[in-house]
Amino acid sequence: MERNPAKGVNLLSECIFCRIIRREIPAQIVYEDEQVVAFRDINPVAPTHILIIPREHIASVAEATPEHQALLGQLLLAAPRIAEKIGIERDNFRLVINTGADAGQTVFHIHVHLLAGRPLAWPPG
Ligand code: D5M
Repeated sequence: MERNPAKGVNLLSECIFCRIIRREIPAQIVYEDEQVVAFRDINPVAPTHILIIPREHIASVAEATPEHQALLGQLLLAAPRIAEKIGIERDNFRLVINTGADAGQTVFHIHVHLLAGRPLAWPPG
């Protein structure tokens, strides 16, 4: 993987989320399985704000390929399981995937934001 200035740093060795998976930097991990890791967002925008990521480095949804289909599904299916595990309602949350800088993506390793614990406005800003 190479550095792509348009997409930020995405060298595997430097990707902050790959480093969390490798336990090289600390994170409050709340769930993990063979394919998926979830941890608390460092800058929460809701009382519950979890990031659900694949262990495999994929920069964004735009970079995903058909071979990632099952893995992308696993990210979504992890959400109610995580909700149950951390003791929040398993059917009352929002999932968000920012894709691209204009949509607010700042970390180029696919992540699903799981937001809960307050009323959430629509549309998002
Ligand atoms: O979301 C990227 C999110 O990643 C943003 O909400 C902050 C969060 N973040 C960044 N660094 C860390 C660490 N080290 N731990 C936990 N959370 C982190 P985006 O959709 O790309 O804007």
